Amino acid sequence: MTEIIFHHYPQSPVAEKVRAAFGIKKLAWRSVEHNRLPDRPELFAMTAGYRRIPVMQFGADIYCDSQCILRELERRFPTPSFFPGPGKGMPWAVSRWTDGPLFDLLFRVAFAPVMDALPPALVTDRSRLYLGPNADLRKEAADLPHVLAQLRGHLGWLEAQLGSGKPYLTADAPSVADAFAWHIMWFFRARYAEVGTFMEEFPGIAAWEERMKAIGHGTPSPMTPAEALAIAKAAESQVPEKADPRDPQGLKPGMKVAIGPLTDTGEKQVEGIVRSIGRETLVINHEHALCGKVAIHFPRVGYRVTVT
Ligand SMILES: N[C@@H](CCC(=O)N[C@@H](CS)C(=O)NCC(=O)O)C(=O)O
Repeated sequence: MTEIIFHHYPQSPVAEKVRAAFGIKKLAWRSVEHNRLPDRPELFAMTAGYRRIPVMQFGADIYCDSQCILRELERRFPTPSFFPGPGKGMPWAVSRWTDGPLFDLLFRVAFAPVMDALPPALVTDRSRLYLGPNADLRKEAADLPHVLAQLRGHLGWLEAQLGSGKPYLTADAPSVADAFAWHIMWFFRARYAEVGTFMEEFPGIAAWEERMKAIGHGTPSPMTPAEALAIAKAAESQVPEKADPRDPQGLKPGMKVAIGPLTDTGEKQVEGIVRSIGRETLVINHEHALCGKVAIHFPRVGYRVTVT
């Protein structure tokens, strides 16, 4: 089977979510590290400019966004399942909480108090991306007590869930919901100076974090961006063209579309030709001299698709 190629950088919490998921499934994967600032020409060639990290690649199939990545991992490697508990829907709904309101709080906690110590280019870039065109991190720093009060309430829910007698969030085995919550705690522990004191009232979370840490990241081995490009160039997408008569937007294979975030983050729209349409995923064709023809996979939830 084609190798898992994972494009990321070590400090990325969303990449950490997927690295933990590799650990849950005990997978071997190739690790392609990129710059922390958006200077990633090889990756942008393959993703048509989608600027976020992480991205996963199987040959000429490129998976953007951790939603798409995790869904594809479950499809290709069903055992052990990401869903050891009852039902396969609720964990995805949980991800809209961890990746939405919780991540927003964490961004403020991680960046605002230390903004003067961070590289200015990083502060400017991430503030625009996460707080919008009117971002004011200094104002966020002054508002930190409020942000922490919000975060404390949210973490209380996590503590209450972990107090239900199970070692993990949904079952006796780790699920994808654990990876969702883990990347938040990993980010918080790494980036907030007062985290030790703050977390004293959450012993259930602390014990669960130790179990999550022990799961590890599977087995990574390094690969260069040039090697990843060569693999894409030599491969063909494994995804057949597929229509969806129920698609509410009336998308059809062959249409030219642009895909972008729901809010104004300043990110470039990704353009391509529709290849496969589904309720959860949209796949577009893209071609670039560096990687040849590739198929880029996007989640539907959280992205706006516009016919151009
Ligand atoms: N919805 C995306 C969010 C990814 C995301 O925001 N990643 C951060 C890194 S943790 C990022 O790309 N930041 C800007 C950058 O690295 O250029 C996903 O789930 O993959």
